[in-house]
Amino acid sequence: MMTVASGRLIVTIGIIIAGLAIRVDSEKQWWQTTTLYQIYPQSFKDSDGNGLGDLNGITSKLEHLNDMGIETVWLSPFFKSPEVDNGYDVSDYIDVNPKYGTLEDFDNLVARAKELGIKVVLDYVPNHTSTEHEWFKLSEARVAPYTDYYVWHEGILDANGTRRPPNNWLSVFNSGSAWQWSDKRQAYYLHQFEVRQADLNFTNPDVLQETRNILTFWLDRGIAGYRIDSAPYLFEDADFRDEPLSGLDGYTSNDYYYLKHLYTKDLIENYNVIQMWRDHIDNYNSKVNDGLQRAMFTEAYANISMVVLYYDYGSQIPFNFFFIKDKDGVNLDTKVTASDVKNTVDMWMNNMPVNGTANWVIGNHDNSRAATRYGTNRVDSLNFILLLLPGVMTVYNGDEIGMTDTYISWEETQDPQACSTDPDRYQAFSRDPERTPFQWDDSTSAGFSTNSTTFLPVNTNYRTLNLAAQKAADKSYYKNFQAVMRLRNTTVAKNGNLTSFVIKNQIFAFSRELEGHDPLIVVVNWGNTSVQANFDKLLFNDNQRLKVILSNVGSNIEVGSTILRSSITLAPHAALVLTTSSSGFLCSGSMILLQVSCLISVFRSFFNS
Ligand SMILES: *[C@@H]1O[C@H](CO)[C@@H](O)[C@H](O)[C@H]1NC(C)=O
Ligand SMILES: *[C@@H]1O[C@H](CO)[C@@H](O)[C@H](O)[C@H]1NC(C)=O
Ligand SMILES: *[C@@H]1O[C@H](CO)[C@@H](O)[C@H](O)[C@H]1NC(C)=O
Ligand SMILES: *[C@@H]1O[C@H](CO)[C@@H](O)[C@H](O)[C@H]1NC(C)=O
Ligand SMILES: *[C@@H]1O[C@H](CO)[C@@H](O)[C@H](O)[C@H]1NC(C)=O
Ligand SMILES: *[C@@H]1O[C@H](CO)[C@@H](O)[C@H](O)[C@H]1NC(C)=O
Ligand SMILES: *[C@@H]1O[C@H](CO)[C@@H](O)[C@H](O)[C@H]1NC(C)=O
Ligand SMILES: *[C@@H]1O[C@H](CO)[C@@H](O)[C@H](O)[C@H]1NC(C)=O
Ligand SMILES: CC(=O)N[C@H]1CO[C@H](CO)[C@@H](O)[C@@H]1O
Ligand SMILES: [Ca+2]
Ligand SMILES: [Ca+2]
Repeated sequence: MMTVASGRLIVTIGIIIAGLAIRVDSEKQWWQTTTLYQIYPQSFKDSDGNGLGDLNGITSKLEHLNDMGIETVWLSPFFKSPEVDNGYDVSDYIDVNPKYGTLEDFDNLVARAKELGIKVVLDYVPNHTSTEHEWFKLSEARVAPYTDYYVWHEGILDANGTRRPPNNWLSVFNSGSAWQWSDKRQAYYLHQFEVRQADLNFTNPDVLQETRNILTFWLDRGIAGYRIDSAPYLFEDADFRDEPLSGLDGYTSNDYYYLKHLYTKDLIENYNVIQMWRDHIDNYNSKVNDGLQRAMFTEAYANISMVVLYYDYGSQIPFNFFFIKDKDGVNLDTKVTASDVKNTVDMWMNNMPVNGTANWVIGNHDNSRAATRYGTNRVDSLNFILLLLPGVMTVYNGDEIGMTDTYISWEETQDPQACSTDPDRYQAFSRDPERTPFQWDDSTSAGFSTNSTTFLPVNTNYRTLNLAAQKAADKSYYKNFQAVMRLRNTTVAKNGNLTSFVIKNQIFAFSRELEGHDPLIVVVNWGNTSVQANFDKLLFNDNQRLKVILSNVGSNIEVGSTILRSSITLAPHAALVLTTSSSGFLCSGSMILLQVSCLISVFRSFFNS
C-alpha cells in the first residue's frame, strides 16, 4: 500500500517537473498577451495630503502591480492642463501638470517601474488641445506657422447681417453647437468636446509633425507605448456639411445624440494618421534597436467594422468595448444573458483580421464600474472569463477588488459632460461615480490620502470594501484575481485555442486547449437560478473528472475538489475555472510557498485515496 502510494507520488512529482520544464517562453510579443492596468492619476494615491492623487503616489504603490501579477501600466493624462476635462484638455503635451508632480517625478516613476519589471504606456490625446495651449493663442492671433493649426471658419452671414456657425455640428458634451466665436480672430473654431478643447487641423502637415515630436518626447523618456485617445474624432468633413437628425428619443437639440454623426466621426482619414503614428513608433524601435517592441493601443467607440479596421491601419490593439456597450451602444448590465456573452466574444473573434490580437475591456474612467453595471455577484465571473480569453485584457484600477460606483451629488459633480446638463439629468451623463479614490484600506479616506477631504468623495463602502481586507480574507475578489492572473501566465492561456458554448440557456462555458498541456475550462452560470448540466460536449479529452482550480466568492464548491463532468450543479452566478489534470495547475504557481502547499495537497490526496 505504502509502496504503491509513494510510487504514484514520485510519478506525479515527475510529471510536475516535466510540466514546468516544457513551459517555454512563448514566441509572442509582450503586447499580445499583456494585461494593461489603467491608472487614473487623480484617483490612485495622494502622496502629499492635498486630497488629489499624484505621480509620486503612483510610484509609491507600483508594488501593488507586482502583487497582482501585472506587468504593464497605462497612465491616464497627467499633462499640463487647465483641467476643464480632467486633463483631457492638454495645454502642454510635454510637461507634467504641477498638481500631479514634475517631469522628474515622472522619470522616477519610470525608473521604479523598470526595477519592478513594469512597462509604462501613456495616454496621448490628439483630438484637441486646451485653448490655453500656446499653439491656440498664436493661431488665434494668426501668427505663422500656427495660423492653420486649428479648424477655423468664418461662418455664414445671413441676409439680415447676423453671423452664424458654418453648420449644425454639436459638441459631444451636450452643450449645443460645436463652434465657438473668437472675437480676436473674427472666426469660429471647432470644438467637438468642451468649448475650451479646440480641435486640431489634421490636414496640416505642421500639426502632424508636432504630433510625431510629442510621441518621440515620451518614448525618449522610457515608455513602452501609447494609448491613443478618441481616434474617431480627428478629421471632420472638408465641406462642412450639416449632419442629419438622429431621430433618437429623449434628446434635446443641444444633446450630442440629437444628430447622426456622419461628417464628424469615423472618417477614413483618421485611419491614415493612426498608420502614420504606428510607422513612427516602428521607426523609433528600429532606431533604438534594444529589443523592446513599443506598441500602440487605440480608443474608438464605433461599430465593429470601424473598430477592427484599425488593425489594418497599424493599431496593435484597438480597444474592444463591446463588454461595456453592445453593438447598438446600449450598456451591458445585470440583464445580460449567457448568449449575450457568447455573442460578444464571437463577434470580436469573427471580425478581427487573422493577424490581429484579441482584446477585452470591462471598465474605464468613462463608464460606470463593472461591478455596478453587471452586479457585484458577477465580479469573479467577469474576471475568470476576460482574463482567460485569448489576447490582451485592460483592467481599470479598483476593478480588481470589485469597487462600485459612488453616489455624487449635483453640487459635488465635476465632469463637464454632466455639469453642462441639469440637476435632474446629470447622473445619466456623469463619469464621476467611477473616478472616486482607490480603496486601499479602512483608514482615513480609504488610505488614499491623509486628508479627510478628497477631490471626489470616497465611497462610503470603503470600510468593508478595500484591498487590505481582501488580502486578509481567506477568499476574496482580489485573491481570485491574483490566482487567475497566475493562470493567465501559462502557455495554454497564452496560446491555447478557444471553443465556447451556451448550455441550458444560462451557462456560458469555454475551453482553452493546447497539445501537450492541461486545458483550462471556464464555466459561469449567468442566470439567477441554480442549474445542473452535463459538460460532455466541451471539446477536450474525454477525462470524466474535472479539478476545480478556482471558484467564485461565496461558492459552495471548494478549490482543489474534483467534480464529475457529466453532472455539475451550479448555484446562481457560480463561476468556476476547471482543468482535467489532477494536480498540474494547482502546482503552477511560481512562488515556492505555493509549490509547498501544493505538494502538501498532493500528499493529502494520496493519503485520502
Ligand atoms: C485637503 O483637501 C482639500 C481638497 O480636497 C484641500 O482643499 C485642502 O487644502 C487639503 N488639506 C491639506 C492640509 O492639504
Ligand atoms: C510568468 O511565468 C514566468 C515563468 O513561466 C515567470 O518567470 C514570471 O515571473 C511570471 N510572471 C508573472 C507576472 O507572474
Ligand atoms: C436673421 O435671419 C436668420 C435666418 O436667415 C434668422 O434665423 C435670425 O433669427 C435673424 N436674426 C435677426 C436678428 O433677425
Ligand atoms: C488646415 O491646414 C491647411 C494647411 O496646412 C489649410 O490648407 C486648411 O485650410 C486648414 N483647414 C482649416 C479648416 O482651417
Ligand atoms: C459602421 O459605421 C460606418 C461608418 O459610420 C457605416 O458606414 C457602416 O455601415 C456601419 N456598419 C455597420 C455594420 O453598422
Ligand atoms: C495585419 O496585416 C495587414 C495586411 O498585411 C497589415 O496592413 C496590418 O498592419 C497588420 N496588422 C498589424 C496589427 O500588424
Ligand atoms: C484545440 O486544441 C486541442 C488540443 O490540441 C485539439 O484537440 C482540438 O481539436 C482543438 N480545437 C479546435 C477547435 O481547434
Ligand atoms: C432572474 O432572472 C430573470 C430573467 O433574467 C428575471 O426576469 C428575474 O427578475 C430575475 N429574478 C431575480 C430575483 O433577480
Ligand atoms: C470617446 C471620447 O470621448 N474620448 C475622449 C475624447 O476627449 C474627450 C475630451 O477631452 C474625453 O473626455 C473623452 O474621454
Ligand atoms: Ca496630491
Ligand atoms: Ca477633430
